[in-house]
Amino acid sequence: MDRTILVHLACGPKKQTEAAESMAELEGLAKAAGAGIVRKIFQTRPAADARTFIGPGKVEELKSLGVEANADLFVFDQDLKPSQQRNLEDGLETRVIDRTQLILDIFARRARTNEGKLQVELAQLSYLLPRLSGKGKALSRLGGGIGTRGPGETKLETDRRRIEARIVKIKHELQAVAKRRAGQRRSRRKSLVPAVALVGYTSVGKSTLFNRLAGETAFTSPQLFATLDPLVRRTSLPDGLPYFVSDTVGFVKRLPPSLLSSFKATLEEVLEADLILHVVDLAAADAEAQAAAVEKTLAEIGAGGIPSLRVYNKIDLLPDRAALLLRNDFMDGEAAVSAATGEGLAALKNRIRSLLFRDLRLFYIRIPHGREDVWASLPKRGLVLQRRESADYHEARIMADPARMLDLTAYLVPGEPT
Ligand SMILES: Nc1nc2c(ncn2[C@@H]2O[C@H](COP(=O)(O)OP(=O)(O)OP(=O)(O)O)[C@@H](O)[C@H]2O)c(=O)[nH]1
Ligand SMILES: [Mg+2]
Repeated sequence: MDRTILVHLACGPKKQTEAAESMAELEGLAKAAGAGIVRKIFQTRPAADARTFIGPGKVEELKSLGVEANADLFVFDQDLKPSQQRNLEDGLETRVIDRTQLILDIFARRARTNEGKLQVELAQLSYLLPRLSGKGKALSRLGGGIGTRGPGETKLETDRRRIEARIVKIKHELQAVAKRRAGQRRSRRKSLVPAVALVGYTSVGKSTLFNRLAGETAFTSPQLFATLDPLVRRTSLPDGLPYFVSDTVGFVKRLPPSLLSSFKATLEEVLEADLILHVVDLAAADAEAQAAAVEKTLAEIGAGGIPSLRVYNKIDLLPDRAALLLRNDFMDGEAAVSAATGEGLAALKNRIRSLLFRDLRLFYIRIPHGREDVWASLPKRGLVLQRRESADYHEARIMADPARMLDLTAYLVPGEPT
């Protein structure tokens, strides 16, 4: 376990709470990467130092602190320029990484599927490339420990050209994956079954809620970024209406842009959803700031226009949860649940139903034999929920937009067909 010192630099008159929140998140991230935190350092300066970020005096101070605390690693809460990182490492005589590198490291640990591994490798290589200077100096740091984890199978090459070639190759492979995914999404769309995507800050309980909705056992963990690879499952509401639900990677504040672009294929799952369930950890101290960060990222990837429902999770941790659940009745665009205990889940499913199937109505239809053409057209009109054959008729229940059923009025049966 790396003995780690965390450093946050506040420039100008920033609010203290902001620094504390950011540091708390960094601590969570560092722990998720397996670090043992030995010190947390806050510094204020009018502006970052161009050479050493924290300034030469502070470098000296932190160097002796590092020796005293027997530290193996400094993690900076802000992103460092390649030159700043080098200068800090020289001055502190200890390994130095920044927030982005830390997140990349966690992702490297978590990636399970081939696609996830490729996405992480792409992000790591893109991050590394501008940091290659001199004769493989940056790479000599790739010994072991946090922030040095290589992208699995492929050993990082000292040769910049080979890295560039590898980037091109990975992008190619990811494009193929994206194509396959797009194909799967197209066939899901054709089925007219609507899709719901679970998004939210890391560790808010997306996978736990996914398991509740889909009756699955997606991996959940108290650690950050338990989920990297998206999962899609077909499931149904209590009255049998089907929908797809997908679990996705968690967000953090200041998600590295290289990660966002690497995980594009994954995020497309979100872009094509009919409804976004934005899961918020109501018990988190900075729940609102987390939610705002997620909504900002959603807007950045172009998902701002998709209907969404904020789902406040973990209400079991709050003493006034009953009051919240009651409030739930008149909160528009919001719901409150405990994915852990199941509280509020029935109400949430009702909301999902009304949001997904708002414009659809249930029709009972009876088509005489000989009109197989009409029968065959049903799947294109709506969701065929039940089919039955009798001696004289085909019968079905279908959930459809009334506009698409106009020419079938002759076959509609009022009430349930017997
Ligand atoms: N008390 C309580 N804990 C919950 C609830 N939902 C989830 N958790 C816990 O919160 C932690 C994170 O849950 P996950 O479902 O893995 O969260 P996630 O959003 O999928 O996290 P990432 O995939 O890491 O982004 C786990 O320890 C869960 O057991 C809840 O309603 N109440
Ligand atoms: Mg998860």
